[in-house]
Amino acid sequence: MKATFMGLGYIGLPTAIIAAQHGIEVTGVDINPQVVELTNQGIIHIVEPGLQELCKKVVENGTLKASRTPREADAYFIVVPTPFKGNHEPDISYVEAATRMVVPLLKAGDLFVIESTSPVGTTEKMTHLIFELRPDLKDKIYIAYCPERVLPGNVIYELVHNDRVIGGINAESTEKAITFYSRFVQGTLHKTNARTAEMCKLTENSSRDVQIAFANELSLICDKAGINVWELVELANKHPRVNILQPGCGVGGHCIAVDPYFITADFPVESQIISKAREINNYKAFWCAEKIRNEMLQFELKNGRKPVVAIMGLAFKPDIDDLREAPAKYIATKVIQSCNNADILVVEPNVEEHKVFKLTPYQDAYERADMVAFLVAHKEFKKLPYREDKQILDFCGIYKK
Ligand code: SAJ
Repeated sequence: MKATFMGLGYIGLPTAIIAAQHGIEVTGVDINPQVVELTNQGIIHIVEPGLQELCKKVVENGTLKASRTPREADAYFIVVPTPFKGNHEPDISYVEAATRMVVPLLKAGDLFVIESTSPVGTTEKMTHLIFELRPDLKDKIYIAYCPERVLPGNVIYELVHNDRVIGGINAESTEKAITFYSRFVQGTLHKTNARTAEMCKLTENSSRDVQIAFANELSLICDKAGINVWELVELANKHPRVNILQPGCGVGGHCIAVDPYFITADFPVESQIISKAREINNYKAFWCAEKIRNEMLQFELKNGRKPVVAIMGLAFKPDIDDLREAPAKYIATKVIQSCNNADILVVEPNVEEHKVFKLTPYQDAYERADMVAFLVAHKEFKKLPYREDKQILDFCGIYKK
């Protein structure tokens, strides 16, 4: 069984490695020559616990080879990014480019799967493109959409154990895709059609964005009402059927903060809550920056000097080193820009150094600061003793005070 994976990123690379580990002869394709070079040396270019050892093993035994161009196979997987353009319009040009690269290699009986998070209808569009370029393949190949659900940092376990949704353009395609994924997925493989599978992925992440927006809205209300939102959420969640998520400093990453736009762009009239949730989560980061700046002004008025401020955390979520689309980074920048030479100490324990921010070790910053703004609930911060002599702005529930 041979498979070609188009895209060796956060999802493509681990999936290619796990497929190779289960006896499939895999060609991994990436446009980045360094990624191809490193992978062929058995070195992974992403941070993912346990993946390096697996990569070395499958490269050494020859079941995984990386290349700039696709190789003939029995199954082809499109796992390239689907960013959005400036006005939040989905951009499926990478999916289309990868599809065009494999079309000449397709033969009757092959399986073609899109895994990239995509607007509803993308699999149908690629199906039309394939049959337009290769009319000889019409109804002779199997085409499906199969989204992933893995959580960065736990990818190896979740790739194997999570349930997956398999959406074929017809029943035979769904079955064919199930046969492939059954080789390494122990979770249940749920059958549906391509459009439903595409919408399912967007629904999962949009539902989470809406839930987080509810928690963030509560935090704004509680700030005004003089209520401790952490205590409120904890008490409300004692109800057997209530599960309110945690307020934060905003929603980051390139999944939850992006995928809802794939729905609102195509269904602008119908997706009211989904679009408002995006606004609320984006506004939360702005609100946190304003809050810090106002507290700094109050401190100066009261003490006749500017406070030393510690900005605790830059990553987009706790205990990772990924700063892409991080609301904390946005907040740190806004505070520094408006502080007119106050002493701002920026802390990120998961990153050695940063090209923009001068980083301070978290214990030093906590010791030296008059005011401490916790933006990301990194585990290191939870060990810091609560200090009554410092002004603590807890945006992510470090102390739940
Ligand atoms: N966040 C909160 N409060 C919470 C939970 C999260 O403010 O209670 C924030 C986080 O700080 C972060 C953002 O939301 O900034 C996203 O965090 P996340 O925990 O959702 O993590 P992701 O984006 O890495 O993973 C999500 C997951 N989707 C769901 O949980 C429905 C993952 O399963 C997906 O595979 C991934 O998106 C993806 O690739 O789509």
